[in-house]
Amino acid sequence: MFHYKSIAQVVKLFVMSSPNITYISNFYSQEKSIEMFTKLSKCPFKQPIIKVWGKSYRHLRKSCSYGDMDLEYEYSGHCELPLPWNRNMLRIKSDVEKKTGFEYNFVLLNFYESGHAKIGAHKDDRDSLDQSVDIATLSFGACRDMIFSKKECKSVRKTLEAGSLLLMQNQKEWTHAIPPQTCVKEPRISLTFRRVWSSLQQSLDKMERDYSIPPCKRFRRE
Ligand SMILES: O=C(O)CCC(=O)C(=O)O
Repeated sequence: MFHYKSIAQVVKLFVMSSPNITYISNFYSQEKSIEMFTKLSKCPFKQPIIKVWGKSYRHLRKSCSYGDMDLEYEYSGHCELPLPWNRNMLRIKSDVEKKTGFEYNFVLLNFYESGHAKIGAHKDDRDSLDQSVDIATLSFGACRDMIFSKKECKSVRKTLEAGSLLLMQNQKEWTHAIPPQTCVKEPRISLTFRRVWSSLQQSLDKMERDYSIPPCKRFRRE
């Protein structure tokens, strides 16, 4: 006989052993996503120098970002200063916000020239990110796989198709990666929408930590 307690434990175990993701294929039609890929490929992509385990290197993936003024986003020793929103990017942001119900203030674009370009396993768990807001990833161009991993859990592989939207909730435990797929010859562009705390909010948080100031009333949005 099942007890409520054991059912609750099974549900909890299942939730813990799978990443919190929602995948929406055809968020944009195939026709629209081809048109969007062409437009997005004209964005000013650059190859940032990043630091992993103290070593600096350039990788094959190129990136650029758009966002609100006064924001900066730091990852792997690289500080990303966003360009101001343009009309196209605001239109896409609004489509994503209507679907998710969240407000975003930053988007990171990644350009993968071919299946040789990749992104290693990492967590989007920086203090500068508002963890209560889902990270929303749009994909255009070639299909690529994303792998979610967590210690002692079976990895989950998800193929991200052109025109799809992937939502990731609270990514503190699972890592994600776009592994190399050398059979893929076509390029892919991803847009990852996030909510980033402003530099002012980050400085206040740091001050609180450094001087052990008791948490004061935050300026964060509800
Ligand atoms: O290109 C993607 O879909 C993933 C990008 C990513 O993981 C990131 O920018 O942190």
